Amino acid sequence: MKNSVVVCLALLALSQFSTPTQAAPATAGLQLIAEGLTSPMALAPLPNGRLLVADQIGVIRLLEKDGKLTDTPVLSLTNRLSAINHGTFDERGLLSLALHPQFERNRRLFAIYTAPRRTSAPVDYDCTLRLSEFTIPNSEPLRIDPESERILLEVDKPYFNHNGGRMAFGPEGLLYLSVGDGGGPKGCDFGNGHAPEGNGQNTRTLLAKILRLDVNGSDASRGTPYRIPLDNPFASGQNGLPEIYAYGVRNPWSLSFDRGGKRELFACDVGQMRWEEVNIIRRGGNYGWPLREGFDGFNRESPDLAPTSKPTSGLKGEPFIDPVAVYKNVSGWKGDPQAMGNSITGGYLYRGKALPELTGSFVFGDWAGIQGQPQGRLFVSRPTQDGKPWPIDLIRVGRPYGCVCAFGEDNDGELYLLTNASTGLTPNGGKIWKLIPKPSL
Ligand SMILES: [Ca+2]
Repeated sequence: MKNSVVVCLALLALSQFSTPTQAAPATAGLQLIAEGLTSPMALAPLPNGRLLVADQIGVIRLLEKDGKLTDTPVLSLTNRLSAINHGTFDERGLLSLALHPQFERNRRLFAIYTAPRRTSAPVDYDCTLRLSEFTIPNSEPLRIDPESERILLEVDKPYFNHNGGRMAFGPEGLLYLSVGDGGGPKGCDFGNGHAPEGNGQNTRTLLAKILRLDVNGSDASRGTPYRIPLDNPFASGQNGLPEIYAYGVRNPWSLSFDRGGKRELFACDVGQMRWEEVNIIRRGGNYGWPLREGFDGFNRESPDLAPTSKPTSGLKGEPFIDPVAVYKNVSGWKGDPQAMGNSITGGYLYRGKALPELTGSFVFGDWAGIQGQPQGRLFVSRPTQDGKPWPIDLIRVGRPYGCVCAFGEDNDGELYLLTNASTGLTPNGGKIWKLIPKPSL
Protein backbone atom coordinates (compact mmCIF):
# COMPACT_ATOMS: atom_id res chain seq x y z
CA MET A 1 0.00 0.00 0.00
CA LYS A 2 1.11 3.57 0.60
CA ASN A 3 1.00 5.22 -2.75
CA SER A 4 -0.54 8.61 -2.32
CA VAL A 5 -3.22 7.90 -4.88
CA VAL A 6 -4.66 4.62 -5.97
CA VAL A 7 -4.44 5.08 -9.68
CA CYS A 8 -6.92 3.55 -12.04
CA LEU A 9 -4.84 1.15 -13.95
CA ALA A 10 -4.93 -0.26 -17.42
CA LEU A 11 -6.36 -3.71 -17.72
CA LEU A 12 -3.34 -5.88 -17.88
CA ALA A 13 -3.41 -9.62 -18.09
CA LEU A 14 -2.08 -11.52 -15.09
CA SER A 15 0.53 -12.96 -17.36
CA GLN A 16 3.82 -14.69 -16.72
CA PHE A 17 6.82 -12.41 -16.48
CA SER A 18 9.48 -12.96 -19.02
CA THR A 19 12.63 -11.16 -17.96
CA PRO A 20 15.63 -13.43 -18.44
CA THR A 21 16.62 -13.33 -14.76
CA GLN A 22 13.33 -14.77 -13.57
CA ALA A 23 13.06 -18.43 -12.71
CA ALA A 24 9.89 -20.43 -12.26
CA PRO A 25 7.46 -19.00 -9.72
CA ALA A 26 7.68 -20.39 -6.21
CA THR A 27 4.66 -21.96 -4.61
CA ALA A 28 3.29 -21.91 -1.08
CA GLY A 29 0.02 -22.39 0.72
CA LEU A 30 -1.88 -19.92 2.86
CA GLN A 31 -3.51 -21.03 6.08
CA LEU A 32 -6.14 -18.64 7.41
CA ILE A 33 -5.20 -17.90 11.02
CA ALA A 34 -7.53 -15.06 11.98
CA GLU A 35 -10.17 -12.79 10.54
CA GLY A 36 -12.50 -10.04 11.69
CA LEU A 37 -9.84 -7.36 11.72
CA THR A 38 -9.92 -4.14 9.71
CA SER A 39 -6.41 -3.58 8.43
CA PRO A 40 -3.78 -5.66 10.26
CA MET A 41 -0.47 -3.82 10.24
CA ALA A 42 1.94 -5.74 12.46
CA LEU A 43 2.50 -8.86 14.54
CA ALA A 44 4.62 -9.04 17.69
CA PRO A 45 5.31 -12.61 18.87
CA LEU A 46 5.22 -13.02 22.66
CA PRO A 47 7.74 -15.42 24.23
CA ASN A 48 5.06 -18.09 24.72
CA GLY A 49 4.15 -18.11 21.02
CA ARG A 50 1.01 -16.03 21.20
CA LEU A 51 0.91 -13.07 18.82
CA LEU A 52 0.00 -9.46 19.43
CA VAL A 53 -1.81 -8.05 16.40
CA ALA A 54 -1.88 -4.34 15.58
CA ASP A 55 -4.94 -3.18 13.68
CA GLN A 56 -4.60 0.15 11.86
CA ILE A 57 -7.77 1.46 13.53
CA GLY A 58 -5.79 1.68 16.77
CA VAL A 59 -6.44 -1.63 18.49
CA ILE A 60 -3.98 -4.27 19.68
CA ARG A 61 -5.48 -7.74 20.02
CA LEU A 62 -4.13 -11.09 21.17
CA LEU A 63 -4.03 -14.08 18.86
CA GLU A 64 -4.00 -17.23 20.96
CA LYS A 65 -2.03 -20.27 19.85
CA ASP A 66 -5.26 -22.02 18.88
CA GLY A 67 -5.99 -19.19 16.42
CA LYS A 68 -8.62 -17.51 18.55
CA LEU A 69 -8.50 -13.74 18.43
CA THR A 70 -9.51 -12.34 21.82
CA ASP A 71 -12.52 -10.05 21.62
CA THR A 72 -11.40 -7.58 24.26
CA PRO A 73 -8.43 -5.57 23.02
CA VAL A 74 -5.15 -5.84 24.88
CA LEU A 75 -4.91 -2.09 24.29
CA SER A 76 -7.05 0.45 22.48
CA LEU A 77 -5.42 3.64 21.25
CA THR A 78 -8.40 4.81 19.24
CA ASN A 79 -8.81 7.98 21.30
CA ARG A 80 -5.11 8.84 20.91
CA LEU A 81 -4.95 8.48 17.12
CA SER A 82 -5.10 11.26 14.58
CA ALA A 83 -8.20 11.33 12.42
CA ILE A 84 -8.37 8.35 10.10
CA ASN A 85 -10.66 7.65 7.15
CA HIS A 86 -12.74 4.71 8.27
CA GLY A 87 -13.98 2.71 5.31
CA THR A 88 -11.79 4.42 2.73
CA PHE A 89 -8.09 4.63 2.00
CA ASP A 90 -5.75 5.97 4.64
CA GLU A 91 -2.11 5.62 5.65
CA ARG A 92 -2.59 6.91 9.20
CA GLY A 93 -3.37 4.92 12.30
CA LEU A 94 -1.54 2.30 14.34
CA LEU A 95 1.36 1.27 12.14
CA SER A 96 3.73 -1.07 13.96
CA LEU A 97 4.66 -2.93 17.12
CA ALA A 98 7.90 -4.29 18.57
CA LEU A 99 8.76 -6.05 21.79
CA HIS A 100 11.97 -5.10 23.56
CA PRO A 101 14.67 -7.79 23.05
CA GLN A 102 14.62 -8.36 26.86
CA PHE A 103 10.85 -8.30 26.99
CA GLU A 104 10.62 -11.19 29.44
CA ARG A 105 12.53 -9.10 31.96
CA ASN A 106 11.21 -5.60 31.30
CA ARG A 107 7.77 -6.15 29.63
CA ARG A 108 8.31 -3.19 27.27
CA LEU A 109 6.17 -2.93 24.12
CA PHE A 110 6.84 -0.26 21.49
CA ALA A 111 4.21 1.11 19.13
CA ILE A 112 4.20 3.66 16.31
CA TYR A 113 1.00 5.48 15.42
CA THR A 114 -0.21 8.76 14.02
CA ALA A 115 -1.42 11.19 16.67
CA PRO A 116 -3.14 14.57 16.18
CA ARG A 117 -1.02 17.50 15.07
CA ARG A 118 1.07 18.97 17.88
CA THR A 119 0.33 22.59 18.77
CA SER A 120 4.01 23.35 18.09
CA ALA A 121 3.65 22.17 14.46
CA PRO A 122 2.53 24.49 11.64
CA VAL A 123 -1.27 24.88 11.66
CA ASP A 124 -1.62 23.36 8.19
CA TYR A 125 0.22 20.16 9.14
CA ASP A 126 -1.82 16.98 9.27
CA CYS A 127 -0.62 14.77 12.11
CA THR A 128 2.26 13.55 14.24
CA LEU A 129 4.13 10.30 13.81
CA ARG A 130 4.60 9.06 17.38
CA LEU A 131 6.84 6.37 18.86
CA SER A 132 5.63 5.31 22.30
CA GLU A 133 6.25 2.51 24.70
CA PHE A 134 3.86 0.68 27.00
CA THR A 135 4.27 -1.83 29.80
CA ILE A 136 2.51 -5.19 29.53
CA PRO A 137 1.76 -6.48 33.04
CA ASN A 138 2.81 -10.09 33.58
CA SER A 139 -0.71 -11.25 34.39
CA GLU A 140 -3.68 -12.82 32.62
CA PRO A 141 -5.77 -11.90 30.82
CA LEU A 142 -3.28 -9.71 29.03
CA ARG A 143 -4.26 -6.03 29.30
CA ILE A 144 -2.17 -2.92 28.82
CA ASP A 145 -2.94 0.19 30.84
CA PRO A 146 -3.00 3.09 28.33
CA GLU A 147 -1.67 5.24 31.15
CA SER A 148 1.59 3.28 30.97
CA GLU A 149 2.32 5.13 27.72
CA ARG A 150 5.65 6.88 27.55
CA ILE A 151 6.14 8.98 24.41
CA LEU A 152 9.68 8.58 23.06
CA LEU A 153 9.74 10.49 19.80
CA GLU A 154 7.39 12.59 17.68
CA VAL A 155 7.79 13.73 14.07
CA ASP A 156 5.48 16.39 12.62
CA LYS A 157 3.80 15.27 9.40
CA PRO A 158 2.71 17.81 6.77
CA TYR A 159 0.31 15.34 5.10
CA PHE A 160 -1.58 12.16 5.95
CA ASN A 161 0.52 9.91 3.77
CA HIS A 162 4.10 8.64 3.50
CA ASN A 163 4.44 7.98 7.21
CA GLY A 164 6.82 5.05 7.13
CA GLY A 165 6.33 4.01 10.73
CA ARG A 166 7.87 0.55 10.68
CA MET A 167 10.41 -0.58 13.26
CA ALA A 168 12.69 -3.40 14.33
CA PHE A 169 15.27 -4.06 17.01
CA GLY A 170 18.74 -4.80 15.71
CA PRO A 171 20.91 -7.70 16.87
CA GLU A 172 22.84 -5.23 19.08
CA GLY A 173 19.63 -4.18 20.85
CA LEU A 174 19.13 -0.76 19.24
CA LEU A 175 15.75 0.32 17.85
CA TYR A 176 15.49 1.21 14.16
CA LEU A 177 12.46 2.98 12.73
CA SER A 178 11.44 4.27 9.33
CA VAL A 179 9.96 7.70 8.66
CA GLY A 180 8.43 8.60 5.28
CA ASP A 181 9.11 11.80 3.36
CA GLY A 182 5.98 13.59 4.64
CA GLY A 183 3.75 12.92 1.65
CA GLY A 184 1.55 15.43 -0.16
CA PRO A 185 -0.95 15.51 -3.00
CA LYS A 186 1.67 15.39 -5.73
CA GLY A 187 4.22 13.14 -4.04
CA CYS A 188 7.76 13.58 -5.35
CA ASP A 189 8.95 14.93 -1.94
CA PHE A 190 7.64 18.35 -3.01
CA GLY A 191 5.56 21.08 -1.42
CA ASN A 192 4.59 22.21 2.06
CA GLY A 193 6.81 20.63 4.68
CA HIS A 194 9.42 19.54 2.14
CA ALA A 195 12.93 20.93 1.80
CA PRO A 196 13.71 22.36 -1.68
CA GLU A 197 16.18 19.54 -2.30
CA GLY A 198 13.66 17.06 -0.88
CA ASN A 199 13.45 15.84 2.71
CA GLY A 200 15.28 12.73 1.57
CA GLN A 201 18.44 14.72 0.92
CA ASN A 202 18.09 17.09 3.88
CA THR A 203 19.73 15.73 7.03
CA ARG A 204 18.10 18.42 9.23
CA THR A 205 14.70 16.72 9.16
CA LEU A 206 13.71 13.28 10.44
CA LEU A 207 11.36 12.86 7.47
CA ALA A 208 12.53 10.45 4.76
CA LYS A 209 14.96 8.66 7.06
CA ILE A 210 15.82 5.46 8.84
CA LEU A 211 16.42 6.36 12.51
CA ARG A 212 18.33 4.47 15.19
CA LEU A 213 17.80 4.99 18.93
CA ASP A 214 19.12 3.43 22.11
CA VAL A 215 15.97 3.03 24.20
CA ASN A 216 17.86 1.57 27.17
CA GLY A 217 18.49 4.93 28.73
CA SER A 218 17.69 8.61 28.50
CA ASP A 219 19.87 11.61 27.69
CA ALA A 220 19.46 14.41 30.21
CA SER A 221 21.69 16.80 28.26
CA ARG A 222 19.44 16.54 25.20
CA GLY A 223 16.23 16.09 27.15
CA THR A 224 15.34 12.92 25.27
CA PRO A 225 13.93 9.70 26.76
CA TYR A 226 16.41 7.76 24.57
CA ARG A 227 20.13 7.94 23.89
CA ILE A 228 21.91 8.48 20.60
CA PRO A 229 24.14 5.52 19.67
CA LEU A 230 27.69 6.92 19.56
CA ASP A 231 28.31 5.66 16.05
CA ASN A 232 25.16 7.11 14.48
CA PRO A 233 26.45 8.97 11.39
CA PHE A 234 25.42 12.41 12.69
CA ALA A 235 25.82 11.65 16.41
CA SER A 236 27.55 14.96 17.04
CA GLY A 237 24.63 16.84 15.48
CA GLN A 238 26.98 18.91 13.34
CA ASN A 239 26.02 17.67 9.88
CA GLY A 240 22.60 16.30 10.55
CA LEU A 241 20.15 15.18 13.21
CA PRO A 242 21.74 12.64 15.52
CA GLU A 243 18.82 10.15 15.34
CA ILE A 244 19.48 9.55 11.63
CA TYR A 245 20.96 6.18 10.65
CA ALA A 246 20.38 6.37 6.87
CA TYR A 247 18.59 8.77 4.53
CA GLY A 248 17.16 9.34 1.06
CA VAL A 249 14.13 7.07 1.44
CA ARG A 250 10.57 7.85 0.35
CA ASN A 251 8.13 5.73 2.31
CA PRO A 252 9.84 2.65 3.73
CA TRP A 253 7.00 0.22 4.32
CA SER A 254 9.01 -2.43 6.11
CA LEU A 255 12.05 -2.70 8.31
CA SER A 256 13.33 -6.13 9.23
CA PHE A 257 16.57 -7.80 10.19
CA ASP A 258 17.74 -11.06 8.77
CA ARG A 259 17.60 -13.35 11.80
CA GLY A 260 20.55 -15.33 10.37
CA GLY A 261 23.29 -14.74 7.86
CA LYS A 262 24.91 -11.32 8.16
CA ARG A 263 21.95 -9.95 10.17
CA GLU A 264 21.38 -7.34 7.50
CA LEU A 265 18.64 -4.71 7.74
CA PHE A 266 16.08 -4.79 4.92
CA ALA A 267 13.75 -1.91 4.07
CA CYS A 268 11.31 -1.88 1.17
CA ASP A 269 10.78 1.60 -0.19
CA VAL A 270 7.50 2.45 -1.93
CA GLY A 271 8.20 4.22 -5.20
CA GLN A 272 6.43 7.17 -6.81
CA MET A 273 5.37 5.78 -10.18
CA ARG A 274 8.14 3.76 -11.76
CA TRP A 275 10.20 1.59 -9.40
CA GLU A 276 9.54 -0.30 -6.17
CA GLU A 277 12.67 -1.10 -4.16
CA VAL A 278 14.11 -3.69 -1.78
CA ASN A 279 17.05 -2.11 0.05
CA ILE A 280 19.70 -3.31 2.47
CA ILE A 281 20.21 -0.40 4.84
CA ARG A 282 23.74 0.57 5.83
CA ARG A 283 24.87 3.05 8.45
CA GLY A 284 25.11 6.55 6.97
CA GLY A 285 23.82 5.37 3.60
CA ASN A 286 22.13 7.76 1.15
CA TYR A 287 19.45 5.86 -0.78
CA GLY A 288 18.88 8.58 -3.33
CA TRP A 289 15.29 9.78 -2.95
CA PRO A 290 14.08 12.12 -4.49
CA LEU A 291 16.95 12.18 -6.97
CA ARG A 292 16.81 8.48 -7.67
CA GLU A 293 14.13 5.83 -7.96
CA GLY A 294 15.30 2.25 -8.27
CA PHE A 295 18.56 2.13 -10.20
CA ASP A 296 17.47 5.15 -12.23
CA GLY A 297 17.29 8.91 -11.86
CA PHE A 298 13.95 10.49 -10.99
CA ASN A 299 11.90 13.09 -12.85
CA ARG A 300 10.39 15.21 -10.05
CA GLU A 301 8.32 17.29 -12.48
CA SER A 302 6.85 14.36 -14.44
CA PRO A 303 7.35 11.30 -12.27
CA ASP A 304 5.70 8.94 -14.76
CA LEU A 305 8.23 9.85 -17.43
CA ALA A 306 11.74 8.59 -17.86
CA PRO A 307 14.23 10.79 -16.01
CA THR A 308 16.46 13.07 -18.01
CA SER A 309 19.44 12.68 -15.72
CA LYS A 310 20.85 10.10 -13.35
CA PRO A 311 22.71 11.67 -10.45
CA THR A 312 25.08 9.28 -8.71
CA SER A 313 25.87 11.14 -5.50
CA GLY A 314 24.30 13.36 -2.86
CA LEU A 315 24.93 16.98 -1.95
CA LYS A 316 28.16 16.18 -0.11
CA GLY A 317 29.43 13.90 -2.87
CA GLU A 318 28.43 10.72 -1.07
CA PRO A 319 27.59 7.97 -3.57
CA PHE A 320 24.00 6.76 -3.56
CA ILE A 321 23.37 3.19 -2.47
CA ASP A 322 21.38 1.16 -4.97
CA PRO A 323 18.58 -1.19 -4.01
CA VAL A 324 19.24 -4.92 -4.15
CA ALA A 325 16.02 -5.68 -6.04
CA VAL A 326 13.44 -3.59 -7.93
CA TYR A 327 10.29 -4.08 -9.92
CA LYS A 328 8.38 -1.84 -12.26
CA ASN A 329 5.35 0.02 -10.94
CA VAL A 330 2.40 -0.25 -13.31
CA SER A 331 1.56 3.46 -12.83
CA GLY A 332 4.67 4.53 -14.71
CA TRP A 333 4.89 1.49 -17.00
CA LYS A 334 1.35 1.15 -18.31
CA GLY A 335 0.99 -1.84 -20.57
CA ASP A 336 4.44 -3.18 -19.73
CA PRO A 337 4.16 -6.91 -19.01
CA GLN A 338 7.08 -6.61 -16.59
CA ALA A 339 5.18 -4.17 -14.35
CA MET A 340 4.58 -6.28 -11.27
CA GLY A 341 2.55 -4.08 -8.93
CA ASN A 342 1.81 -0.60 -7.62
CA SER A 343 3.20 -0.37 -4.09
CA ILE A 344 5.73 -2.61 -2.38
CA THR A 345 4.92 -4.17 1.00
CA GLY A 346 8.07 -5.36 2.69
CA GLY A 347 8.63 -8.64 4.39
CA TYR A 348 11.41 -10.80 5.77
CA LEU A 349 14.50 -12.74 4.83
CA TYR A 350 13.03 -16.19 5.38
CA ARG A 351 14.83 -18.41 7.91
CA GLY A 352 11.95 -20.64 8.97
CA LYS A 353 11.65 -24.36 8.43
CA ALA A 354 8.25 -24.84 6.81
CA LEU A 355 9.17 -23.59 3.35
CA PRO A 356 12.65 -24.85 2.35
CA GLU A 357 12.12 -23.48 -1.16
CA LEU A 358 12.23 -19.96 0.29
CA THR A 359 15.05 -20.35 2.83
CA GLY A 360 17.62 -17.58 2.57
CA SER A 361 15.41 -15.53 0.23
CA PHE A 362 13.58 -12.28 0.82
CA VAL A 363 9.80 -12.74 0.95
CA PHE A 364 7.64 -9.68 0.35
CA GLY A 365 4.69 -8.52 -1.71
CA ASP A 366 2.82 -5.83 -3.54
CA TRP A 367 -0.07 -4.10 -1.85
CA ALA A 368 -2.71 -4.08 -4.59
CA GLY A 369 -1.05 -5.63 -7.61
CA ILE A 370 -1.29 -4.46 -11.18
CA GLN A 371 -4.99 -3.59 -11.24
CA GLY A 372 -5.06 -1.16 -8.30
CA GLN A 373 -7.71 -3.53 -6.95
CA PRO A 374 -7.44 -5.68 -3.83
CA GLN A 375 -5.33 -8.18 -5.71
CA GLY A 376 -2.03 -8.09 -3.91
CA ARG A 377 0.87 -10.26 -4.89
CA LEU A 378 3.49 -12.31 -3.12
CA PHE A 379 7.10 -12.28 -4.25
CA VAL A 380 10.40 -13.89 -3.43
CA SER A 381 13.77 -12.41 -4.29
CA ARG A 382 16.83 -14.60 -4.14
CA PRO A 383 20.22 -13.07 -3.30
CA THR A 384 22.83 -13.01 -6.02
CA GLN A 385 26.51 -13.53 -5.29
CA ASP A 386 27.86 -11.38 -8.09
CA GLY A 387 26.44 -7.99 -7.07
CA LYS A 388 23.77 -8.09 -9.78
CA PRO A 389 20.17 -7.16 -8.92
CA TRP A 390 18.31 -9.92 -7.16
CA PRO A 391 15.70 -11.51 -9.43
CA ILE A 392 12.09 -11.37 -8.27
CA ASP A 393 9.63 -14.22 -8.75
CA LEU A 394 5.97 -14.61 -7.91
CA ILE A 395 4.97 -16.91 -5.07
CA ARG A 396 1.82 -18.65 -6.26
CA VAL A 397 -0.61 -19.60 -3.53
CA GLY A 398 -3.58 -20.52 -5.72
CA ARG A 399 -6.14 -18.34 -4.00
CA PRO A 400 -7.02 -14.66 -3.69
CA TYR A 401 -6.12 -12.87 -0.48
CA GLY A 402 -6.85 -9.17 -1.04
CA CYS A 403 -4.48 -6.29 -0.36
CA VAL A 404 -1.13 -7.11 1.21
CA CYS A 405 -0.96 -4.71 4.19
CA ALA A 406 2.12 -6.15 5.88
CA PHE A 407 4.05 -9.26 6.85
CA GLY A 408 4.75 -10.74 10.25
CA GLU A 409 7.27 -13.22 11.62
CA ASP A 410 6.91 -15.53 14.62
CA ASN A 411 9.54 -16.78 17.06
CA ASP A 412 10.38 -19.70 14.75
CA GLY A 413 10.93 -17.43 11.76
CA GLU A 414 7.72 -18.54 10.05
CA LEU A 415 5.95 -15.85 8.06
CA TYR A 416 2.45 -14.40 8.11
CA LEU A 417 0.60 -12.39 5.53
CA LEU A 418 -1.58 -9.55 6.86
CA THR A 419 -4.30 -8.61 4.40
CA ASN A 420 -7.30 -6.38 3.89
CA ALA A 421 -10.29 -7.13 1.65
CA SER A 422 -10.18 -3.71 0.01
CA THR A 423 -7.87 -0.78 -0.61
CA GLY A 424 -9.61 1.01 2.27
CA LEU A 425 -10.13 0.41 5.96
CA THR A 426 -13.02 -2.02 5.54
CA PRO A 427 -14.35 -3.34 8.87
CA ASN A 428 -14.04 -7.14 9.11
CA GLY A 429 -11.99 -7.26 5.91
CA GLY A 430 -8.67 -7.85 7.65
CA LYS A 431 -7.18 -11.33 7.81
CA ILE A 432 -4.01 -13.04 8.96
CA TRP A 433 -2.61 -15.98 7.01
CA LYS A 434 0.36 -18.20 7.71
CA LEU A 435 2.63 -19.20 4.85
CA ILE A 436 2.70 -22.97 4.81
CA PRO A 437 3.89 -25.62 2.34
CA LYS A 438 1.71 -25.89 -0.71
CA PRO A 439 -1.14 -28.27 0.09
CA SER A 440 -0.84 -31.52 -1.83
CA LEU A 441 -3.53 -31.98 -4.45
CA1 LIG B 1 16.37 4.48 -3.48
